[in-house]
Amino acid sequence: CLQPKLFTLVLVTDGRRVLLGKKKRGFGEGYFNGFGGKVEAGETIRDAASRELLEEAGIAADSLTHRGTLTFLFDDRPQPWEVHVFHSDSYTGMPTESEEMAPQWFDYDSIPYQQMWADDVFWYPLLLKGSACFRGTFHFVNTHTLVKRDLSEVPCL
Ligand code: 6U4
Ligand code: NA
Ligand code: NA
Repeated sequence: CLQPKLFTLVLVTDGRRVLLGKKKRGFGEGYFNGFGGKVEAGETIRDAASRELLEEAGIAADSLTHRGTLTFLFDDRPQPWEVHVFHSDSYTGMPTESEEMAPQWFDYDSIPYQQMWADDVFWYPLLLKGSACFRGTFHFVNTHTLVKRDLSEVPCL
């Protein structure tokens, strides 16, 4: 079985709102999501998370906390994806649109789950409610349809 491909995903909050970006190109185009991407050779997962946040939203996280590990299995892609989810409740700079993402703030009770990946409605509440860490596995068919899920809280790393 293939080694998973590593990705990062960063959610920035300000106490009542979460910063998401509408993805302008590539995988997940049209969806709102946190900021992140592929982990490159020679960088740590955490460094990749900081780099992608800066590239895609124009801001630097003051402190990134690792909160979750999500595995995505696809019937139409051979390789599983392992997405490392980080949270930051403070940042430096001004959220700025990039080639890839258009940043926008959402109140916790107005998160646009209908325009997001189908797994997000299940794990965002765990991230936003406090300090719990979580692990999940989600099976997709035809890239976008969620057919099976498993999610649990786990001790933080
Ligand atoms: P390029 O275009 O090569 O620079 P890169 O930014 O490295 O791409 P990208 O944007 O394709 O990578 O990475 C996918 C992003 O989508 C990562 O942040 C992980 C995230 N992601 C993938 N599946 C997801 C899912 N089911 N739910 C979710 N985020 C997901 O919330
Ligand atoms: Na990306
Ligand atoms: Na990117």
